[in-house]
Amino acid sequence: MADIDHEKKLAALEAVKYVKSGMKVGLGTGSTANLMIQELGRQIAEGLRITGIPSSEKTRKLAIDLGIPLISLEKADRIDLTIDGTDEFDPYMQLIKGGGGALLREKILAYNSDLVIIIADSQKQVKRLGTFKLPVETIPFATYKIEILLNKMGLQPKLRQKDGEHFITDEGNYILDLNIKTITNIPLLETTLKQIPGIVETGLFLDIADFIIVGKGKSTLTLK
Ligand code: ABF
Repeated sequence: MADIDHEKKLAALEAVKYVKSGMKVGLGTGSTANLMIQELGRQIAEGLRITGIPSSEKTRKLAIDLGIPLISLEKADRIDLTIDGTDEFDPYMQLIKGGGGALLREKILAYNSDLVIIIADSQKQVKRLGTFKLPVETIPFATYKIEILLNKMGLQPKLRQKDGEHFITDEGNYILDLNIKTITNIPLLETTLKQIPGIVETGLFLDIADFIIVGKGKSTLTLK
């Protein structure tokens, strides 16, 4: 197994140690989260009793295939613990997420969770957010106008494509990927973007992660 894949696996296994029978667990999206979900499936076969709330249709399908009992968000009074991946994290535990296009539901699950654990390989660690383009979810009706505005702001928006079509999120929205390399005030960017009508959510996860478990070589590091 390549180093990065091994680091993802180590982080996933370490995070699952926080899962106890009786918990409602928010299930993240992406290859690292998939490794965590596979481990949950294995432990459920050995008697672990949890209920999952998936952050995407992709994750829902995987969880069903693995025999993980699921409930919808509205049926879960509270989520005890959400475990999810990330595209980048900085020294202040701020994240860029959404490379997989699931940022909206991921942020909703995290917001409704008592504890949020992020799992990552060491390549996700950055000194400063922005190497990864920032995904922003927009409603189709407004996207063209938002693109013009964001271009004027110097954010170089690119409408995400998949198989030659516009990428469509689970909520039926579009994703614009932004270049935020020139941005110095990230919290102000988040506030500014969220005030633009038609922008549903951004992939900035600020002050959301409680722990970040990083696979590093043959072990893990937990940032708190
Ligand atoms: C997901 O984890 C997304 O927010 C992010 O894009 C992804 C990272 O993907 P991977 O774990 O495959 O590197 O939650």
